Amino acid sequence: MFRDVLEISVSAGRGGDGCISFWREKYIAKGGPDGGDGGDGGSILLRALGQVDSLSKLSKRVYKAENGQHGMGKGLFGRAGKDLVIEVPRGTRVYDAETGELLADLVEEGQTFVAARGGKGGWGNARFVTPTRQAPRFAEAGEEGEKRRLRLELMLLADVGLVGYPNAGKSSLLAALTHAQPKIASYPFTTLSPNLGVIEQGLERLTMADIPGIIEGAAQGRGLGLEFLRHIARTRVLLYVLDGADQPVQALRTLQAELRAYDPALLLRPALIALNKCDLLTAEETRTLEHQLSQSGLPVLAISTQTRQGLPALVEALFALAPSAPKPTLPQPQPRPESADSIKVHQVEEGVFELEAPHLERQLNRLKGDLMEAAGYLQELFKRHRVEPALKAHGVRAGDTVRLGPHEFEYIPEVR
Ligand SMILES: Nc1nc2c(ncn2[C@@H]2O[C@H](COP(=O)(O)OP(=O)(O)OP(=O)(O)O)[C@@H](O)[C@H]2O)c(=O)[nH]1
Ligand SMILES: [Mg+2]
Repeated sequence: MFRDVLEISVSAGRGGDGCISFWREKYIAKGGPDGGDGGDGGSILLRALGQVDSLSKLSKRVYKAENGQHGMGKGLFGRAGKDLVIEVPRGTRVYDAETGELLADLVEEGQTFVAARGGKGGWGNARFVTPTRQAPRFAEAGEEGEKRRLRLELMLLADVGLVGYPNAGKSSLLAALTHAQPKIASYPFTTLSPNLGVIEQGLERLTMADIPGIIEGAAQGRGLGLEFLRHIARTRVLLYVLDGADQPVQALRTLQAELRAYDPALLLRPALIALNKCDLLTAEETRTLEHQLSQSGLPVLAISTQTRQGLPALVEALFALAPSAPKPTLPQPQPRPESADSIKVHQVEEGVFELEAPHLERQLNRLKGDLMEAAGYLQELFKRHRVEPALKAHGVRAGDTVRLGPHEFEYIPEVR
């Protein structure tokens, strides 16, 4: 089945917990802390592979990467969870399904995007040893893996896009010029989903996309057009295919109006006109139509997919035009600033302050074991994240209450 839009859920693996353990051996009363770190959780990656004209190969809707293993005693680290690589066709655009934000545009072969980052493994208690803390009875739990819903949209990466009314002969043309074998029939809307083919000339290749026919009102959603107009957004050259025996001049006008309504930039793209089914016209009629159509400013080539008249000239014209045509530009994902490790302070009431510091809160929530003992470590954390200067700037005084998420602390100024 053809599919060019798809929603999937991805959830990366959780990091393994750090271990709280002490070295034990017969006759040795108290060994040092030897709890190992948890392994990182596996991430979920999307990788662009191959020119496939559908997302239908993605059989699953939910993807989950492996969790990291917990740390163990004797300083043994947990194994990291395996990354999960999801292969998508080149031309896949990745959106956050909730916010609609464009996250990635996977165009190059092998291009990879980290869709959900695995959680970091927690530190084992051996890591928390300091000169003044020889036997920490606390460690860090693993971090949750990222989870998100993604919307994948495939936009075919073809050099030439065929645009025409239903029944104009687009699929016949694709079949005549490439090895593709699209369905061809004498009724409109034979093609229900895009077909891709490759035109070869010596060592050179051009990819050509045949999409369902476009009718008046397509840009507003009539027929099948709107859904598939997206696929010509990336083609370098547009090839209008007109049925010479069915009011081609009027057809061109309508097609251009629909493209303009969908995206005016499409009309600026290099384009050619193939006046098809010339076998049904007299030479005189062909000449007249060619003349009328050339008023549009576009080159006109009279062809017949049936007799193959004009096909070599058309191929030549496409090879002359496409390679030098600029690659259409699409909106690109905005690089996101690394989530700033900012700390915000809000005064809730007299003597009560609230910290807004998600990164710090997350780190705090991950502590496990003897939390009283972890207090010293907390102080180090607060210092590292420059909490004190932020609090001071808001006029906090000794004895005031400081909240961070569900936790509450009493502020005691650092003694210098
Ligand atoms: N006489 C003649 N008939 C043609 C020519 N090219 C295509 N046809 C016929 O026109 C009909 C439609 O051809 P298709 O290639 O299916 O047309 P299409 O544009 O892909 O149509 P949709 O998929 O419905 O949009 C078929 O019956 C073809 O045999 C031609 O050059 N001469
Ligand atoms: Mg067709």
